[in-house]
Amino acid sequence: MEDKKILFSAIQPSGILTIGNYLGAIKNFKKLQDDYNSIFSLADLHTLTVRQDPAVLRKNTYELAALYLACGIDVEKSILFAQSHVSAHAELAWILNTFCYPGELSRMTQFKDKSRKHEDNINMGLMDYPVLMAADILLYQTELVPIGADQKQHLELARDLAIRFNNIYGDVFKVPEGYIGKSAARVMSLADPTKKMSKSDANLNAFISMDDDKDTIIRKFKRAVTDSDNKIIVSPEKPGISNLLTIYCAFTEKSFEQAEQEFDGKGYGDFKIAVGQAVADVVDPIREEKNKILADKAYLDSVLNMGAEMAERLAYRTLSKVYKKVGLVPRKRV
Ligand code: ATP
Ligand code: LTN
Repeated sequence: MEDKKILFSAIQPSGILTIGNYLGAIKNFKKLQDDYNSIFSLADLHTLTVRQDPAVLRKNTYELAALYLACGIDVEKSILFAQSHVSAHAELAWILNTFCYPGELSRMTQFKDKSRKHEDNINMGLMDYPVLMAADILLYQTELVPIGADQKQHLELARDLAIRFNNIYGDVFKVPEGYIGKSAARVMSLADPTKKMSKSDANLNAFISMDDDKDTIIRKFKRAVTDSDNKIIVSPEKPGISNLLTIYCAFTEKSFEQAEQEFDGKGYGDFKIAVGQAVADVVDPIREEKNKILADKAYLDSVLNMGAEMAERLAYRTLSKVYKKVGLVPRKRV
């Protein structure tokens, strides 16, 4: 790898991605991979914090790998791998657990939200989710972590754990910085614009998935909750229209001013169709490419295998250092 700074990010294969995941995460990954040594992961171990159907999880994992590639992640430049293929992630999480306190984890917004959503299964993994995420990041001496705004709190914990460990054992971990894209870091639900758009929302009309076709996309935008007057402007009093404008601008690379001018005097009906059209123009070719890639499982397996080998080499460098620092006797192969 060239001498560039290291970037790490991951997405959970917990369902078909939404345009929120695309705008908040993958779109930025593609841009950043030229300037950083980039490592992208499928956070499959993280998905187990919520009960998964095994066959569906396997399918979603391949879907996500193919989507990364269809969105322009280039495996000649970047590493793409499944988290569970590199056991160092779980191993470092164990060590970091001994430096993290329950109070830090129980006050995490995502833990509270997910505990409410999954009252019947508030397991230790759900609470420990941010520690595994810290291990993901710290294993690679990562300097930059592109994430959506909802993951800021988790990144803060990764930084705290790195600093806490370094204060005792010397400079073992790089302290990572977050990168939150300027536009569309928080795409909101189409059914309730005060909530973030989420792929696991039970209401299918609340999100646009990267698998939706043009007709479905336009139909969902037509139903999107908007506000009572007819002005198409960005304003805190108009969360529904502001969200649609954010989506429109992110997909067309236009500024809010340009978009507001374009729709000045137009009605919500025309506006919603234009948003749907703009989204479909980007999503349609990505979906087609993803399905093409998905048809070749052997190719996907080879990509993931190569990625795991490269990631493993880097990860074990950090893990061995950590094991040594805390006093574990290294295995002597005889
Ligand atoms: P789930 O619904 O299963 O909890 P999720 O849709 O929140 O998942 P993740 O896999 O947890 O998605 O997140 C992948 C990436 O997408 C993260 O960087 C996250 O910050 C980003 N992201 C998720 N939802 C949004 C959103 N609504 N707007 C912008 N970015 C988002
Ligand atoms: N929790 C993240 C996914 C994730 C991640 C990471 C992101 C797992 N490990 C490491 C950045 C770095 C989410 O987006 N929900």
